[in-house]
Amino acid sequence: MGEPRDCLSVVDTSDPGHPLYLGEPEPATAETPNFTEGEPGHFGSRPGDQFDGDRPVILFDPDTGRPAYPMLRPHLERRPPFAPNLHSGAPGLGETGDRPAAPASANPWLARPDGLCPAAAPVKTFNVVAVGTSVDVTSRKSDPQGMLFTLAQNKAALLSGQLKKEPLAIRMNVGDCGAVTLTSEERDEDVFGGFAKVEMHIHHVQFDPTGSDGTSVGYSYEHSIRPYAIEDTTLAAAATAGETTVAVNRVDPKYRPGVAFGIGLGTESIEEATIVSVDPVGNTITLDRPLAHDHAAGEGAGIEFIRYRWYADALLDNIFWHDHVDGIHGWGHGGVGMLIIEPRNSTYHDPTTGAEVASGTVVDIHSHPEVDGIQHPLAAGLVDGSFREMVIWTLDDNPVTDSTINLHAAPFSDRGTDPSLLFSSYKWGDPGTPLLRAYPGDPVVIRAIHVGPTIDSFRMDGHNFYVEKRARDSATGTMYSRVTDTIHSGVSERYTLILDGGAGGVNRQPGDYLYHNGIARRFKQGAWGIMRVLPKGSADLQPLPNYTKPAGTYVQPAVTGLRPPVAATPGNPCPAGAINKTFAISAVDVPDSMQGTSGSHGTSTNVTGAITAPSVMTSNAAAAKAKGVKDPLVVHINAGDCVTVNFTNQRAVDRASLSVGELTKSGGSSGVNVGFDPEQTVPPGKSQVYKFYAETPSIEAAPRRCRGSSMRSAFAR
Ligand SMILES: [Cu+2]
Repeated sequence: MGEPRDCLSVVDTSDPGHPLYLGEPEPATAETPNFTEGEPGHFGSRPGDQFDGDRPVILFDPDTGRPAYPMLRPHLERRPPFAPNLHSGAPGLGETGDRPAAPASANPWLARPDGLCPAAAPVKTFNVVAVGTSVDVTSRKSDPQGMLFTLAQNKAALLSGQLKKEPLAIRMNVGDCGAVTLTSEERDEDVFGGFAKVEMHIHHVQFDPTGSDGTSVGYSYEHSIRPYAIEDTTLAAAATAGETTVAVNRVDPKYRPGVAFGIGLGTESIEEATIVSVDPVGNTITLDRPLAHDHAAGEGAGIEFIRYRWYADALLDNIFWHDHVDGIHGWGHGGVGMLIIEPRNSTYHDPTTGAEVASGTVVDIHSHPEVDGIQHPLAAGLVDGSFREMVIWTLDDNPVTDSTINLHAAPFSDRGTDPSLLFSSYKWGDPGTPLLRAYPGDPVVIRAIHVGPTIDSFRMDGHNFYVEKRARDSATGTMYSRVTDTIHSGVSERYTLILDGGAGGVNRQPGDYLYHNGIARRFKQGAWGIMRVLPKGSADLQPLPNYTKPAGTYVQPAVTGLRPPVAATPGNPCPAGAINKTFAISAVDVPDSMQGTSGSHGTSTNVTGAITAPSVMTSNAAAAKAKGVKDPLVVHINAGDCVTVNFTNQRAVDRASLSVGELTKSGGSSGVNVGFDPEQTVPPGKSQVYKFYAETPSIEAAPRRCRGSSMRSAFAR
């Protein structure tokens, strides 16, 4: 209803006393050179349209009673109308199926066998607000134009910095129905183009594309909203639950009978009603239903809200959603999110307190048996019950660092000139990127999504995961999947990574483990973090259900600003009876004539391709130091072998270490001074023993890399 062809947000279908439902009057002219003219002489029409004067007749599906799609016609330079039924997320399908029809009711959304969510589906509500806020990307620099989605209930804590400023991760269980409201507190001056509008474009779940796609595409309804503080009004007086009239600071011309009106915009108690009448003298609006909540004077009230509706019909794992108004310029500032579909009957908990949480990136997922007695595990044989979950966006295009993990980064350039101490928390403290803590053997699931213009990678040191986590022979338990410690992903590609053996790997080794974006420049820009596997129990880390805390009390080491303490032992990852193979390997310097001009740490070859700081068999060290080295060292071992490396640093000045991917090892053989792990690098003239175990032949080739300075070689099998 409303005024024809000048309305902002509603369609005029009013036609008193006439049996037809009519669309808006067509425009008088073609308006643009290529304007559609499906029926001759009717500008803006589609082929087959019927007309009553200058207004197209709205047609209906005789079986379902739904308007034939598309119901709307071009309305140039105007915003699409909001969806009917209070900006419903499922205007075509109906929000819920199989609700009983009310006799004498014309409610077209009742009695829908194909409504979006089954009538019995539990409904989870997410009142989301898009906020403009400064984000502390590194310990030194912030992005003043950050844009984050947050749950309204957490908005104050997020803006005050009490909650970490990260993109929003929310969860539903298989079978849940998601009821989302979105409002915006963006700032026009922060966004590219100077005109803030936002939406949530979802993937994978079931939804009605005309109302919940999160893109105002084609003839769909409006899916995006403007900041309510810019476009709308505020409550002039407090309103109490049960009241049907609210006072506003001014009545806007867009407030008309029949228009959907939101009260408490940007708050957890947001609610919607239809305007019955407007009093322009008293500045009051009368609604078609009593308020469900109390509202304070000054709260936002108006039309700038949108509702989406999602149904999680299957175990969809992690799902990328993002602003689609300007995703390209927005993602680097934080305008992305994740929806994770957890196994049926899961609950989500703060790992520190055990309290249930509504959102978050480091969360414990507690599994509960189904009422029907059937277990629906995350991945049978790998995670059959509760688990620890870490949400990772490898998020690029950030204005501060380009590369981040969840909008945070610890650039190498902020962490001194000694490459052997880059990742050491003794020296620098923990990075600002997500820190997952777990006890040895806890099931750990990483929900990773890549958001960037390049193909990036994500690697977890000291752990492996299966590329296909559900490719398991239920009779034999055999996994028909490659095992690896690195994934490669393009924009919006998602992975659910289940650490084989859980926290600490198959040998459940405590210690700090490095995770990072494997693209060299992104790693240097700071896209890395730590998983901390605690050797002893901690009061601020709850055990998972059916797991117990390790004995003793964990005390986190202090940041000393110094080198890590010396490792007591290389650890022993090998089972009894494994064949041991011993290698003597040395790090050497090659002659000056073979050194190139590139010298930054992290590179292992010079510009001519020669190897500047190789590792070689110790028996060949003298020759390598005299004549240089053409090829990286390759060492062959068999699956099931235990490997002992007597490593000697024969370099003149630089420290060196040996870091091997994918092979099983303890923190005493990681080869990386990460977090609060003990010293893993070797000064010139000294030696260290590293021990590894080749658990499975599907590792195939394990890259070896020096993290103390710069060298590269490989173990292969
Ligand atoms: Cu997308």
